Amino acid sequence: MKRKIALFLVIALCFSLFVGCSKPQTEAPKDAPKDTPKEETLSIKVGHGAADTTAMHQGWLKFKELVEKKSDGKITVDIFPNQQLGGDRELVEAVQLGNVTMTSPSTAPLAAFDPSFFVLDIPFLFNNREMVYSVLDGEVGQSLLDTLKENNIKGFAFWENGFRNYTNSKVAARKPEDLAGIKIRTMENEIHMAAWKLVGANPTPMAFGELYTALQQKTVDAQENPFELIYATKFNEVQKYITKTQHIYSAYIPLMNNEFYNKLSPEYQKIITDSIKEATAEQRNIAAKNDKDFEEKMKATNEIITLTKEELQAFRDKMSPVLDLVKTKAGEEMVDKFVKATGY
Ligand code: TK8
Repeated sequence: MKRKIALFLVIALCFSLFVGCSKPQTEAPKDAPKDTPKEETLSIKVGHGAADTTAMHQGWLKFKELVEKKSDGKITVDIFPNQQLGGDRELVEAVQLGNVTMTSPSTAPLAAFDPSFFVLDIPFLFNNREMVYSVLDGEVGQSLLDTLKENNIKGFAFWENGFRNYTNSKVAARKPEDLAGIKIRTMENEIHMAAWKLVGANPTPMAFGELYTALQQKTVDAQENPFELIYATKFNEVQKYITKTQHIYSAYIPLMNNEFYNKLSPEYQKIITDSIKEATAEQRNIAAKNDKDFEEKMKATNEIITLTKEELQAFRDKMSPVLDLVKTKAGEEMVDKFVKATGY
């Protein structure tokens, strides 16, 4: 009898040991960085420079919805639009310093941090959205995003700002000569300034947040942006003429501090990258729709000038010498990749 009880106890002990070893790990995986916080909660603070009526803001709202759902609320996202936390340049600095978790600057001011991005400032590089998406969502676009890591930035995707158009308060501009001497605000980007100088205009770099007042007070007479921002930021109220130049395709880069991203668990990294991916499709659809709808709306309030092929070519010819300057900044290799991919 004693033997039977002892045998039973040994079998029971072995069984409990076996069950104990096969249970899934609850604590952080061995290879996760030591100070990875236990997977309690994570709050993501997003700052951006556009109005809360824009596709950019809708993109972030979609991201918030997806992240909070996929993480069962363990990750929360707070969004601060309208330059509340600063303009593009300040927000990128704040992300690098860890004061803000994510932002989405235009690529033009981002080039000041990573000169490879000057490649997107080649005037008339892209002919249409299909070409934009196929190049930016492919290897060439990914190789550009990867360069951001050198600046401790994780770039996730290319969101749409759109094809930019020239607006001014003085003349129904159809040819470069019409812009002679007109004070134009450009983004804080040397290539943009050089391109408008070549056209004969008088460029002034300025943060987006200062633009409406500068137009209203006639500190500058002209600016250039996609139809969505011209309407959503009410530039069309202080600019009578809109010339459909479509001279640059402007993208936004949703980004995060790279070190911060690397410290997150693979589970959280996946939630964030998947959510950005899904939000990108929605953001682009809204941007494309707003671009069309707002152009239509402004026909009632503004003079919209659609240029002929020849007139567009005249702007292209004037601006094209800027390519050499882009090569010195972004590097021949990156420029060659984009020139080949777009057939520029
Ligand atoms: C918004 C800006 C804006 C850009 C500009 O923060 O500065 O003209 O088009 O979208 O990034």
